[in-house]
Amino acid sequence: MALDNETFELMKDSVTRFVRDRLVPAEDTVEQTNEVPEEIIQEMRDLGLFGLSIPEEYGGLGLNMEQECEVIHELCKASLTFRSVIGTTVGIGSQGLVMTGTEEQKKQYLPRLASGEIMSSFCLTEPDAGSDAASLRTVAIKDGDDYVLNGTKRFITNALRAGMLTVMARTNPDKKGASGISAFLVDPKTPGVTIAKADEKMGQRGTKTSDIIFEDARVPASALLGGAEGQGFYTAMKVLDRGRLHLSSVSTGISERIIAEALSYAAERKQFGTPIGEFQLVQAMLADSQAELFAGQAMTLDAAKKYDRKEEIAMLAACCKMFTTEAAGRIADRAVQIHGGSGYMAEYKVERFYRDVRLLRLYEGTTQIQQLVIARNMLKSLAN
Ligand code: COS
Repeated sequence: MALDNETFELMKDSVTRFVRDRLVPAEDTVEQTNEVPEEIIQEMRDLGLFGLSIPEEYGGLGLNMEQECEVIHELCKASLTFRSVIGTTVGIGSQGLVMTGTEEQKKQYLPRLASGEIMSSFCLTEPDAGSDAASLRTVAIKDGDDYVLNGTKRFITNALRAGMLTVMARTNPDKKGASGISAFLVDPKTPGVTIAKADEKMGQRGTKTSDIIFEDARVPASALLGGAEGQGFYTAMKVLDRGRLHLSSVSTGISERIIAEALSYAAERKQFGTPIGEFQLVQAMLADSQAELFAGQAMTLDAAKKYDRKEEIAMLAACCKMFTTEAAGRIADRAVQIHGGSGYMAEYKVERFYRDVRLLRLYEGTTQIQQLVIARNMLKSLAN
């Protein structure tokens, strides 16, 4: 499943133009209003951005992982908030359905997700279950032909915009670990589902995250993802493996933009009668950032190609996510440093990007969780 090269290149060029002509000029508005303008969301629909990863037979573009990574890298040369609007629908919110949904479930949701008519959210995290995802407490108890959901989900991106929630809940409360967890496709308008107000965050203004509270929310048995109980955690882990490649491209895209900001400032800003880019200590910062960007892009595309060849990538995706997000943090820090006092001022975009990229090292698995996944896989390969 992939777009042919020529069509793909045309598509990628249109994203590059969209970023340059529409998204970058709208960045300040988004920062000031904490909203993404509706006309920009409509243009994202028109470009097919909500359907990047959804198979063509369900109305999406059907990109393979390598192509998705390339497009996401391009898109993330603008404020990360824009990517966040499509992020859950392209990635973690829909991919459980694409991977394991029944034909009926796919037909019910995928065409509307692909067109952007509805958006999706991935509901795993809870107040007491973050890194330790398998300890989640939301329950879905079978009652006749239905399941009844109770519990609270936290930090759910796009919950306020979503028309479909992929919810991980414990169908077997007696089984404490992963195997008691199932996944459900839930309409947020279901009675008993409350989406809380948007969280106030450090950065990425315009992104919307919120709690979701389930109070005796009744869903039909047909909402059980794949029609099989006990598979929810494993599906979530596979979705996150894939999502970590997507996020690596988010990190490399914004890193490239931040380096461009630092480079143009270094070329223009004069001190001691010389552009500061002529100074070797500034050059060292630029060079370190460029090398880290190159490394991050190369490893992400390499792992994405392996994913497309259906190779096992859990460890590689964790390596990519850890490296590229940590690198983005260093790159943003150096960009602020190169800007000097101006780098601390809201007038220059590196101040905003510095705050925005801080999230990359936290969501979809902290750096420490990536380290744990990498080391566990190393030890497992030794045992085999
Ligand atoms: N693909 C498929 N199955 C996987 C898997 C993967 N990548 N990783 C783990 N599993 C399976 C294991 O094989 C194990 O199966 P069994 O029940 O048959 O033994 C089960 O899942 C539990 O795995 P494990 O014992 O490793 O679970 P732990 O609770 O120790 O830890 C981690 C799992 C920490 C890796 C997981 O909880 C995690 O990724 N946490 C971070 C969650 C996260 O990213 N949150 C962000 C919120 S979404 S924005």
